[in-house]
Amino acid sequence: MVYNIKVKSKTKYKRKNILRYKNERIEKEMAEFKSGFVTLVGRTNVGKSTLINLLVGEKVAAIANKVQTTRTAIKGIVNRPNSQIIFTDTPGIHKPKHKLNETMNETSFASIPDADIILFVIEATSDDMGKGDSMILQKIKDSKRKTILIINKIDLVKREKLLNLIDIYRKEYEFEAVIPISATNAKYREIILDEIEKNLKEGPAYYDIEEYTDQTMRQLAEETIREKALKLLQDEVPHGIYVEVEKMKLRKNKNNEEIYDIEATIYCLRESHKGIIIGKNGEMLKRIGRSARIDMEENFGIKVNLKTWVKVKEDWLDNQSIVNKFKLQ
Ligand SMILES: Nc1nc2c(ncn2[C@@H]2O[C@H](COP(=O)(O)OP(=O)(O)OP(=O)(O)O)[C@@H](O)[C@H]2O)c(=O)[nH]1
Ligand SMILES: [Mg+2]
Repeated sequence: MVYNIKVKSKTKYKRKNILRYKNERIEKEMAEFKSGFVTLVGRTNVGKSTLINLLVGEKVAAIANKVQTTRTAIKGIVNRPNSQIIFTDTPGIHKPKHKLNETMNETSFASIPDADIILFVIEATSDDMGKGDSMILQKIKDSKRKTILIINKIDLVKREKLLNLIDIYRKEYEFEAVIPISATNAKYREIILDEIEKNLKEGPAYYDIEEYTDQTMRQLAEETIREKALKLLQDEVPHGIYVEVEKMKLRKNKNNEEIYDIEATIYCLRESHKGIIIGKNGEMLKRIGRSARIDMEENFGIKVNLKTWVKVKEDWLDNQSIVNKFKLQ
């Protein structure tokens, strides 16, 4: 199936780097090559997905200024001359209200013992270690994994507050490093990658050097549409949404350019939500579709023709067979 093909990096910048890495790697064949699995964990909305996108250099995860944006574990792969780092972004830890929430938390906690290194992401704006963070830290303590504490959003706080927070956390666990960052600022990328590489063990490249995620194009398309719905809709409506791509077909248009025909359904919980998603004269659905299409064209490097529908599926949040879609693979 076309939509199940692996996503490969397509930007010129990346291709050039890949070639360079390939050559450097051949030269260093005899040198030590390191690899490992690094999991990002933290409360919801702290910026884990923003960080994984920064580290990978491609958009692999949806970002929104809403809680519970990420619903499942997502992999992003970084290739360096001497190492391959496989990142896993996880759903933010939160109080579960239904089966989907429970599954999301389980996914995150289950990913901790599997990691070689954990990136524990917290927010610089916190005054103290709250319930959620201490619960996560307990899981880290139980697993005894090497952990790097990432304090994100330092652009929002004063230095003093930051030092106080570092102090609180340092007393609680022996972190390999504590790195205050802003995931929206690219200057922190290499600092974090260097620190991770330092802590990796010798190992092979597990993934093809051109792959940067384990998601299929279909999953990326679904997540892009859901991200736009999250960003454009208010209140509880977007949290009751899931997206299914029914068709994804590559064809040539009149000008002999390749184009993806994508058809997707946005499922929601109630008739009233459906009305909000479609909007007056279909305006909201058009906005969601338009911004999703622009994003996909940029990320896939190919033209997209996107058609979207909205359907009601009550109670899907507690429907185990649908929720299984978000379980750790
Ligand atoms: N000011 C500021 N905002 C940030 C920074 N990093 C991320 N954000 C914002 O924080 C919000 C949440 O970001 P996400 O990356 O979706 O957070 P997350 O931890 O993946 O959230 P969940 O998937 O719900 O667990 C978004 O609006 C981001 O733009 C930062 O360094 N500074
Ligand atoms: Mg996320």
